[in-house]
Amino acid sequence: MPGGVNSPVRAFGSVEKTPVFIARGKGSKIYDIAGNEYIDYVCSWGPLIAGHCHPKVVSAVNAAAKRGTSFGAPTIAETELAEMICSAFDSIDKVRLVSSGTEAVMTAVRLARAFTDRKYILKMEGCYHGHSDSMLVNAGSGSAEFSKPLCPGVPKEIASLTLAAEYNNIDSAAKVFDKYKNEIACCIIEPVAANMGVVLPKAGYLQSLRKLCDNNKSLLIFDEVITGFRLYYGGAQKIFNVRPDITCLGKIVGGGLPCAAVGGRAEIMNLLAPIGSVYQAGTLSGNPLATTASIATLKLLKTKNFYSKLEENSKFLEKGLLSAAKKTNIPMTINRIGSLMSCFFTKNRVENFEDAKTANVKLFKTFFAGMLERGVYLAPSPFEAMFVSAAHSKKDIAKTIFTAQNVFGKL
Ligand code: HOZ
Repeated sequence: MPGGVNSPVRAFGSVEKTPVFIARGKGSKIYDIAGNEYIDYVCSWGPLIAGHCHPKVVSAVNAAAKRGTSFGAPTIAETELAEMICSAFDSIDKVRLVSSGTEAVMTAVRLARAFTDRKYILKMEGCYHGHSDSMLVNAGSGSAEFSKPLCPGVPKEIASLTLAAEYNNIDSAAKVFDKYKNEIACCIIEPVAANMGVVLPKAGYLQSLRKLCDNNKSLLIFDEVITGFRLYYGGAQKIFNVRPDITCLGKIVGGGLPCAAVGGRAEIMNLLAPIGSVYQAGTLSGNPLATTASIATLKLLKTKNFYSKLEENSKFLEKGLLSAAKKTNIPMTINRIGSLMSCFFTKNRVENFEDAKTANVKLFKTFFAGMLERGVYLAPSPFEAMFVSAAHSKKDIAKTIFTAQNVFGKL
């Protein structure tokens, strides 16, 4: 395997370490092949909001496996999941299930181009929307470190159809819309950016973007692969009260198995084959194991106080880390919304990709290594997020804060 991995960030390249190989997980913990235990804040990069091996998810998947792992034909579980997604998201009338966030975004962009009969798309610098050709322009996540400014293998002609503006800067987006009048099919954005570290939208920014799209007859696509079901049952769009035309979902919507979704207004979604002629297909789309894991997970999210408990624990973690940094004189800014957060080694505010890049990477690397050695598993890159799950106990978090203070003291 190139780099020994199947997804670049796992190689620990950005923290200059050798990755640990994981043998198993349970609740808030993972265990490496040498038997070491770690409190896990990666949680498979977001899907495991209920923690590893939640008994309800495991037993549902076991039962589904006994009935058959794949049919390539319609099943009741797909319908049930589609209904759950449509009722959770006000903006989604119809949904198509796919297997990854990358696929969901590819389909969303194709739909937007077909609906508007325009070719340009606008994205924000540092936002990451999967690894399709059009989306690797000024992208965050692992791509930020490898594909500067453009990923080899993406033809310049294709990349030239992707325009970029600064996140959180409405004037920057307005300028692009002015320059490409009546030519922009859609604007795609992570409503809360989580692939340049976590960066929250400024007050009114998403609303202004909605207006800008409307004034230019362009579609607004929210990539809620990370935020959908994490911040709220109904996504970031519910919290910020902005209704996109198309929404991309992934991660939690698969409950730890490969499942993602693209959904939106019926008149747009009806362009998809077999009703319309926009083509998209997949052998494992709506796979019975994945849809079963998803349904079991979404049911857990509906239990009383699920999100308020997550908020309480995540706030405890944020406060504890900030106070540990203060006590040890470490410059630190934490951006957090709900159970999604990032620590930036800087005293300055982080509101866009440029700000994120000014944080001290050397301190991050040493912090990461110190935490790992002491049993806390963080994302091995300064441009990724920390995920708190419902399985993280107060004790886990207190231990994390204590460990961080210890490590900060040695930086
Ligand atoms: N693209 C993911 C981070 N935003 C990483 C996926 C993985 O390596 O599993």
